[in-house]
This record gives sequence, C-alpha cells and structure tokens, in this order.
Amino acid sequence: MKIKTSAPLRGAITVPGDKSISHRAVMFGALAKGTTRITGFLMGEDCLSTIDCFRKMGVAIEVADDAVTVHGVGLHGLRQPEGELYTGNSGTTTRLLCGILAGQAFSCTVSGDASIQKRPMGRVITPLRQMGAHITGTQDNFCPLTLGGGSLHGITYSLPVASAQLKSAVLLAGLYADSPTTVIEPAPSRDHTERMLRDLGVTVETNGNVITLTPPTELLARDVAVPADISSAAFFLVAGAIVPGSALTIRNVGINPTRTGILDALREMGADIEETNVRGDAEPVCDLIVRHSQLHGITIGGDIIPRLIDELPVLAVAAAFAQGETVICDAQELKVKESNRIAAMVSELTKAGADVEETEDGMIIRGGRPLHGAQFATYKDHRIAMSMAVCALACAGESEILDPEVVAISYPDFFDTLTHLGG
Ligand code: SPQ
Repeated sequence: MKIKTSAPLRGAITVPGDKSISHRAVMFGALAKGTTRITGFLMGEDCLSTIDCFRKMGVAIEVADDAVTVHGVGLHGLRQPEGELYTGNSGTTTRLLCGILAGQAFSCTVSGDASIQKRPMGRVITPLRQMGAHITGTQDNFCPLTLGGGSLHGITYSLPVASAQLKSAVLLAGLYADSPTTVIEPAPSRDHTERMLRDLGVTVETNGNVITLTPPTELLARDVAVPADISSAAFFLVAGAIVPGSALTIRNVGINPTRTGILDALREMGADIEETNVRGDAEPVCDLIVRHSQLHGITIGGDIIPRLIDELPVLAVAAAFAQGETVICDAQELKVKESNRIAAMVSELTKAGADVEETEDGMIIRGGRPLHGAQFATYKDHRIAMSMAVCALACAGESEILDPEVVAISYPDFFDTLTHLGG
C-alpha cells in the first residue's frame, strides 16, 4: 500500500465497533439465558475468531451486516468442541476463553497463530490453577493449552501486571466458582468485563483497584450497542493532529474512562480535541473533533499506561512530529503484544529519519526532525501497520506499508477511510 504526503484531513468519519466490547458481547451472550442482539459489532478477524470458537461449542450465532445475534446456551450449556479451538491472532479470545473453559465439565485445547503461540499464557495458568482448574501448556506458558474441567473455588488474586485480559480470565472463571473471587489490580485496566457482567445481573463490586465477583446462578441476556473503538479512532486523532490544516470529526466513539488515556496524553501534548454530544451510560460515547496543532513532547508512564496501552505505537508517531522529547516508560507489556511494539516502532520510525531510542520499558523520541517516506514493515501487527500509515501521511514523499492486509484484525476498512479522507 503506497501512501503520499497528505492534504488536510477534513470531514466526518465513523470507525468500526470496539474490539474489546465486541468479543465480550459474544462470549457473555453465549453464556446468558436468552437471545442477545449485538449492533455495531466489529467484523474484524479477531472478533470473528471468537464467534467461531463459540459456534464450535454449540452456540448458534447469526451474522448479518454489522449485527450479530447470539442464542445463549446458559452458564452450563457449552458443549465439548470437536478438535481444537483456534483463536487466530487474538489474545483477548485466547485468555478470556481460558477463564470460561476452566469452569466447564469437558476438556479442550486452545491455540492460535504463530504470534499467539509466542504470547505469555502463564499469567492466566497460575491463577486458574489456584482456583482448581486443570491446565497444561507448552513450557507451562504457551499455546496450545489444554484445559480440563475441574470444580473451581473463589480466590483473592493480586495481578502481577495491569492486564484486562488476565483480570477478565480470573473473573470469568469466578462465574463457575463455589465462592466469591477477588482480583486486585496494580493499576486500573479497561473494565468492560465488569460493566457488561453487571448489566447481565451479576454482582461485581469495584472498590478502588479491588474487584469482587459473586458467582451468579445465571446471566440474563441483554442487547448490546457497541460504540466505535477509541483504539481505532486514535489513528485518526493523531493523523488530524499532525497533518497541517486538518479538522476531523469521529462519530460515536466509546469514552469509557479506562480507555481515554489517549485523549489525556494527546491533550497534554497540545492537541486540540473536543468532545461533543456526550451520551450513554454503561459505556459512554461522544463525537470527537480533532484539529491540527503544534504538539510538544511529554512523559507518558505510570498508571496511565493501561489506559492507553494499544495507542502507544501511534502516540510514538505523534511524538516524532512534536517539538522536544517524549519519554514512554513503564510500558514493558508492549513487548508481548502481537509483536514487540517497542522494537517495531523504534525500527520503523528510525527508517523515516526520526531520532528514537529504545529503552528497557519504552522509548525516548526526540521529535521535530523533518521525516521522509520509506518502506515500512508491519511485523504482521495491525497496530504497527496503521501507526506507520499515519506517520506516512505527514512524511515528505511517498511511503509503502508492507503487508497492509494485517489491518483486517481490527479495522478492515482502514485504508478505504484513509483514501476517502484524501490521505
Ligand atoms: O486481543 P489482543 O490480541 O491482545 O489485542 C490487543 C490489541 O492491540 O488489539 C493487544 F495486543 O488489545 C488488548 C489490550 O492490549 C485487548 C484487551 C482486552 O480486550 O481485554 C486488553 C489489553 O491487553 P492486556 O494484555 O493488557 O489485558
């Protein structure tokens, strides 16, 4: 995919549905009693992997345009799949499934693509075993994982990393335990699991960083309207901020406070971002308006990291066009995503002429140099591909994004939207 220096980005766009919420809507709908109609569903490869896994466990799921209907089988209605459950490239599917499978009466095997087979699963194996689950995995840390049915008991577990997937895996196993389950987070991570389970009638109490789930007798199905994904909106927020003359509206974006670190960081860098038409309750949404402005460097670290973890690659792009130094720290988790996102961004931004240094837990970007187009690798990682495409818009000359099709994981129409905007 070739990308040239962009004219100003103007107009209004809608980005696809939230990936985290789409996965959970299918999973929880499958475990509920009754029918769940999901609108705004993300038809990306990751969420389709989730649908596929639950179909293999006997759940009837209909897909039409951006609506999905899940015919719930109840908490104890899943059936043993024939063969392995294949989770593709999706860490969320893999880890949340582990929590659910830990509580089933049957055993089955879960695995995914080459990237998934390298991502750490020991973090979910440890607490699920403490709850009584039988799990084996390659080197006790990697897929394929085989999970056998066991009777589970509630635990109190301090998460070693701020991870919504780990938190969710433990809470989902807690649905099947004989007593309440408590997780303690080092810093708040996205809380869609807690909000959505509450909506289905489960008692989930949050007190600061301590979350306790009381095992329910059943989940009651409720329709879900999925907001647009702020992680996908992030690419256009940065594009609008760095391409001179831009003024862009992004409609109906989810602004759950555990996801809005990107807005806080960009504003601290001097970005002009307006939130209008704020609405919704369980998952608040708004329209975002971004206008070009001169950015400056900041330090991004500490508790904000889990609130913008997936946006750090594109924030690194913003930093390369900002005046002064940006330090990204406390972000070791970036090394165990779909790719090592620290190494990937340092290498690709360097190709464009940026001054970037890799550190133990992040990177230092000395911004403000004029950048030039180059041939950018994606490491088969959707967020690296889209981040470098945004970078290319503000580079002098032409760039090429190799393996552009990887965007289908979370944003199949990304390049169409970019082209439509004149990028
Ligand atoms: O699902 P997957 O592959 O892990 O996707 C990513 C992404 O960039 O889309 C991470 F690579 O998002 C995760 C996110 O980083 C989605 C997620 C969730 O829905 O619970 C939580 C975060 O991961 P973690 O490991 O911090 O819990």
